[in-house]
Amino acid sequence: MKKSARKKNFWHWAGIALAMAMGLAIAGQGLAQDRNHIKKTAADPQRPAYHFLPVKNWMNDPNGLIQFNGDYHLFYQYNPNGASWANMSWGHAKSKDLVHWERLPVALLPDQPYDRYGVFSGTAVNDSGTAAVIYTCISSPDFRKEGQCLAQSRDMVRWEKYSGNPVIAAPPRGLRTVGFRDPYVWNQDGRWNMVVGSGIRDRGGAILLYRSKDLRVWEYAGPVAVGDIRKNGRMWECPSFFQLGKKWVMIVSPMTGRTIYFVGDFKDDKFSPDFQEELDLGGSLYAPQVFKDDQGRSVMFGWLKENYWLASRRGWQGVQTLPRVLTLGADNRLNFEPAREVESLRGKKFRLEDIKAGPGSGGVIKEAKGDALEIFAEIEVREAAQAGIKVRASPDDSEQTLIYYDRAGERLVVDRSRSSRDPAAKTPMRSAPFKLAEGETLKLRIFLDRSVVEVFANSRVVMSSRIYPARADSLGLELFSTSGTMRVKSLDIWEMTPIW
Ligand code: DQQ
Repeated sequence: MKKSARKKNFWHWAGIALAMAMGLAIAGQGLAQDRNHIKKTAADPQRPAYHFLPVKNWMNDPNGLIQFNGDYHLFYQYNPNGASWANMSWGHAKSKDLVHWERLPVALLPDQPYDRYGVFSGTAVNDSGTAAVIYTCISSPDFRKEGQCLAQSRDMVRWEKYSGNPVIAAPPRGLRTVGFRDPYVWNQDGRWNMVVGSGIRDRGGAILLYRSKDLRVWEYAGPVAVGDIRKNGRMWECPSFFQLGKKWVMIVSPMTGRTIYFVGDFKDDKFSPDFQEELDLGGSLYAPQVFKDDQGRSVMFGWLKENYWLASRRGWQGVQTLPRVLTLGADNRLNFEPAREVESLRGKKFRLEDIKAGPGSGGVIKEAKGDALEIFAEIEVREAAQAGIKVRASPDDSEQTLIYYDRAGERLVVDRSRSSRDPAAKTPMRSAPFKLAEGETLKLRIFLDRSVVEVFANSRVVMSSRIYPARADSLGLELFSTSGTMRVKSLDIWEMTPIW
């Protein structure tokens, strides 16, 4: 080798070594900062212990849910620089079991002219062994220029944005749309289908359908569904559209803080819903996404928003739900169960059987308490007007959260009105339609995780709420009923194992 070539070679390798050393130093610094942050936040009584959330900063919608080469991947809307909504990027984590997560480097940053104002929500698919994500790319500072973009990866860590982005530059011409975002993509009979959340001016929310052979060239196939502006909002965000048995389910988030779903038929590019229903009336869930895993389960994650004014000061905001498995009940309504993997978090167990509890008697559970618990209660409601359980109660009851069945009102109630004496907590009472059949017992499955409460009632209704008790001793549990005695057939309580 000539001397000049040797010299060039030396500087080449020296440059690479220096860059690697600097990279390691920066990453090391990042890790040390993360460790410090974890230490600081471990003492934060609002920070969940067994739900997914990033080390720090802002998180909202789950994105790109997929099982790829055996691992579950969860991407999410993330602000790498702060605890408020901004700089939308895709954070990333993976898991073997949907429950224990490994946090990975940020997958997509807003770093291209076509997405510099935001890498918004989208989905992931397996394109013959290559992972592909399709997301909304925002190219104007008012977030109004919304296109759909493609990125690919072989190892799920290094992501390459497609050079021909955006693959869809703008909403279809001739349609007076309100918004154009959150592509949901699936493969059917060898063709790619995409639905995009939108709205048609003065008419209501709309879901637009596209088709493609290669994820790059897309053809518009018309609106697959159009809502009614008076009933379900002017624009629909974050659609999930999938088959369950013989039916199709469409879940949308209509920008009103609610999330609704429709069950119906999908034929000739048109979705005809049989009915509309609220997905989760707990007051905290928004922008959920559903994906099919290798076991054929339809699994959902959703963003649990904060209901706390001062949340950004803690250095983090936003939590994901536990993984929920969706099935269709006999009446074609959605049924919900936490994925069975969640049971792997169960630790120390406490069980009671056959307890009669009436107003003011026999209810206090002295043997168990806590803020990271799973509770399963099977209750014969009998003469009680309201029957359920009080959680996160302080010894003097000044803080308490009630979860109960309201027999006359035929509702499931999560009463957060006294959950916290901190005025920054905005947690009104919530309730959802729910009726027990003649002779049916109430089966309440409750997950408490610091500021998270997820309640499943007889697998038919689910309510996700956030609560922010201010007292360190708001940990008590009590069986709760009014105007009559109920019988608790069994009560199981598990301490849940932290995942972080
Ligand atoms: N969040 C994303 C959008 C989506 C909204 C932006 C829903 O893509 O419409 O962070 O929460």
